[in-house]
Amino acid sequence: MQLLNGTSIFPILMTLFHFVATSHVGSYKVYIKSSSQWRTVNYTDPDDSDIDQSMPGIEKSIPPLLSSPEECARPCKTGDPPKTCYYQWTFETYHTLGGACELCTPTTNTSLSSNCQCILADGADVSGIIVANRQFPGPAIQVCLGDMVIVDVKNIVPGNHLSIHWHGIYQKDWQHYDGVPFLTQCPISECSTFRYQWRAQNPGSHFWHAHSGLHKADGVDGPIIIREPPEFYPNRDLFNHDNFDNFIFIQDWLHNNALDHFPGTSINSIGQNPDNFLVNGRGQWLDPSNRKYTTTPLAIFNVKPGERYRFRMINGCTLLCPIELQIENHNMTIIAVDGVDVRPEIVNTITSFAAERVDFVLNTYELIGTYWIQVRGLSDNCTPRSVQQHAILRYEGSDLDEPSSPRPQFQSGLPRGKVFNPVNDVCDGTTANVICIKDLQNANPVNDLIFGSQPDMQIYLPFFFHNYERTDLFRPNTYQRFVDPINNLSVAAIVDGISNIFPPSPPISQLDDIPADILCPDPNNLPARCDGLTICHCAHFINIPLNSLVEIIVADIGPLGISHPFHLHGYSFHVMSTGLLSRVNITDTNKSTALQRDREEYPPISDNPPMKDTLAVPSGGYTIVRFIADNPGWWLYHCHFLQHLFNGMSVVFHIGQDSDLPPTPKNFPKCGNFEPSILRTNPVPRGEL
Ligand SMILES: [Cu+2]
Repeated sequence: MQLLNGTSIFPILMTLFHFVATSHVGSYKVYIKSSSQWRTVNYTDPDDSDIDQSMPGIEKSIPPLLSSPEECARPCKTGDPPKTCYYQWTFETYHTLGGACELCTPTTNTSLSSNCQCILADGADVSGIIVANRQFPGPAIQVCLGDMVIVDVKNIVPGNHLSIHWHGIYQKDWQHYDGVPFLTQCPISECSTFRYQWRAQNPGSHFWHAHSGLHKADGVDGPIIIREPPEFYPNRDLFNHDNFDNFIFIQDWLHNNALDHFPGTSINSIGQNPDNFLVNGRGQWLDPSNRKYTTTPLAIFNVKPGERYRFRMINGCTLLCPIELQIENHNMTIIAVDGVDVRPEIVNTITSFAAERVDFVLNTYELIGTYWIQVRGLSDNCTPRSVQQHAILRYEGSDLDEPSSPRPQFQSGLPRGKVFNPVNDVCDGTTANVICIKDLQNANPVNDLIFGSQPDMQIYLPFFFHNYERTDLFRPNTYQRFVDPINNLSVAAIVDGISNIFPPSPPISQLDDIPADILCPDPNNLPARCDGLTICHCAHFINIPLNSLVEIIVADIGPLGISHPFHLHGYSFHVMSTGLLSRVNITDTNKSTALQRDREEYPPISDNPPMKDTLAVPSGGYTIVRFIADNPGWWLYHCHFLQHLFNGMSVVFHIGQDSDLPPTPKNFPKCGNFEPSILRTNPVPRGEL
């Protein structure tokens, strides 16, 4: 294993946050990448005398010591104290092209806050979207490593509960704020406010999104960017700009509501396909009826010539299409994936699946001009319909608003060149000009424990879709969960023999309130209520001892089709391999030798595997990942396609014991079944008790 830099950054971090005491002394944990270990950092709160209390866009007065979103989006400097960053978001149903658009037109990339309440999107008139603070995408969280993040989420969406997940944030010591309804909290009911608070413990490009219902597909998401002082970046010499608006937040966009797609109709199903993509909430739409584009503004990235810019691409999609990104006449140097630094790789195309993030450097060494950025949807779900979007890269000094070259078409678009993360390709050397995630080199040394010959715990998760017989699904007095992905097909997702459901109460705070027949920790010992059923819908909780080395093998054992991106909460895992089951046949009985046989079939390029929190399983293939289970909690592991998540394609890793977790916060909301004894008379009037 090669060491890029053998120096521990812990002493530097101690220096970073060790400054003259002014008031309160505290501590928090950060993840030290160079040792793959958690460390406690002691700090003292800053004197609050220099904090600006006039914070635009904030309704309520803010207690002292809180910093506004604008104050927190700052260059991170060694020696600066952490801030406590306060955000107040009101979620409501909203629509595009509304009355606000007669007052103002959004003029900059959506970022920290906006004074303009107009949402244009791609020019289509869409009602029923859900937004925070009338921004789309939602407000960005941009902070420095070590900051506290406080977000008050106020839900005024009629008839809907909400919860917000902070994708990529480890939440060690803050497990009650991971935002998974019925796992780490009760969802936020209408008219309520829930205060999320967590420490920015791991740097990188992340994002937040709804984990409740289908709300994410209706617009509930936004960027999270956690920066470090520049000297901590292993690839710091490659870029000299890390601007607050240089994120490329890509969403798939529906011209109707997500519920129109779920569970779908038996005939004429509109499936799980987007109508369009948006870049930073912007885009145009090619109306197939008249072959004309809408005239809404495209996202524009302004740069100066001769510079090196860090860009942060965040795939905020929810539906089935992977996307590819190209920039006309420019290559991209990948420097981080899912927030973790990798050794640089120069590519021409970045492919990504729902929830993946890729940081890259763009050198503005071309002729002063204006260039196209193209975002294309891939797979059978987007390619036949040519779903794509454009954005613009404009050099300072260019007098062109739009590039002079023709707009790249879907079929004859920008050249692909070298492709990063190709769909369903396992990079065995037979395809030229590709680089897979498993081939990336971690920029930091990897903890040797990861390479242990036998993991402490191996979890084999074969998955497929069960196709219901009509007579089974519509058996009288049964109500099995299903989705109709295409015409005349009703399915349930099965992972290791179980279609996962969520209990009525979150186990993190109300484990004793969960009915026993909901749970199924062992697929070979299912609850009695599943006797005689074709499939069992139950809460698939897998117990993992704290600090064990865990190896997960996820295997797509269904018919060939799409590639599913699996996301792990609370962790990044090491990508040990991806492969095809037709080449390495992994089963429950031979799984213990899976990695060894994989290595024989696919000799590894990387001896320093990258870390990710979201990884796509090739169709008909598998992924092998490892992590050290040092973060106790109830962590969801699931396909990030929204409909698959709600169709059971998930499991829960219960790591450690309740005694390893912080106490449940005071007045933490409760939820669950209300099933008292059945009354045989009217309730006794209070006065007669
Ligand atoms: Cu899936």
